[in-house]
Amino acid sequence: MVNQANFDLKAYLLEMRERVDNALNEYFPHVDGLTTDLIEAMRYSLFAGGKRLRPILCMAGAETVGGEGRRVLPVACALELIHTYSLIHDDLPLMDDDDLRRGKPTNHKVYGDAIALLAGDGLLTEAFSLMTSSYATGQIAPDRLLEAIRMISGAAGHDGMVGGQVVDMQWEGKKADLETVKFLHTRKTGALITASVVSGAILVGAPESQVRAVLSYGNKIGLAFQISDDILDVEGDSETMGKMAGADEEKGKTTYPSVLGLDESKKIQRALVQEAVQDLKEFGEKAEPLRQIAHYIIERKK
Ligand code: GRG
Repeated sequence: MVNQANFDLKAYLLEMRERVDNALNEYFPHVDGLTTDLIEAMRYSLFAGGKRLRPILCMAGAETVGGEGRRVLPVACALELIHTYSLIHDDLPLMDDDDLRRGKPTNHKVYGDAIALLAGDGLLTEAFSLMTSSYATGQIAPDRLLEAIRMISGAAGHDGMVGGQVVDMQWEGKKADLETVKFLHTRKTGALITASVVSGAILVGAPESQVRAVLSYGNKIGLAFQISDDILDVEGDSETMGKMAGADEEKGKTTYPSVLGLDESKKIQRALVQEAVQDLKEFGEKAEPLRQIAHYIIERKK
């Protein structure tokens, strides 16, 4: 039972991360055979030291509405697979052409462009297989599972992450306005973060009013997360972040600081976090992880 007064976010994140790592290891063991290279490329990025924020949000979303986090573990892990695929593809020479991710050489630097592309494809496809596996365990009501998968698909697809990525690429080197940067951020990064926390609530059977409250929270922290990523790119330390700082400016990316400046961007992210925390007031102590995660999102150093 979460207790507001002595809730320790660091310990919580560590425990949840371990839970996700163990489950991912179980779902994705090393395999000897003709596809070993592919499996190893998938595992390389999957176990490269990510924060596991999306799966943790999914489990915390379930717990906030009174459900059990473990019940949503397959979907939580599937969100990490989708996220990892997007990072592998984003780093490819034909997109951002990055050499470093999570402090390690990017997937294509180790396995080559073709295997990296296919490792991303494999992770994305496997995510959907993993999500549907919840049906067989009988832990999740089928209508709830379908609803969560529908929402996650939308968040990952053309009106979510993929669409945001396209706008991101097309606006490189151009001067964008606030509406454009918000459009791009809420899709490229925000959508999957929002879907993570909301899917957790949906899967454990939260009533519509609670799903709406969690959705409102998710929309705000999703945007705040990408603004903080923009700010970290300006102020962060490459070694701590495990990727090169200053890359956005170098590539002429559309970011909050480039459109509004650093001070205004920080003001907006703080306001978003405050509003997100307000969205959770009906949930009491059970929402303490989500409240503190909202603050963590803008205070993190990587
Ligand atoms: C290629 C379809 C496709 C989409 C790519 C998410 C994305 C869209 C690109 C990644 C580029 C990027 C650095 C976006 C900024 C926000 C972001 C997703 C940061 C990384 O997420 P974290 O901080 O990473 O949760 P870890 O490594 O902790 O998992």
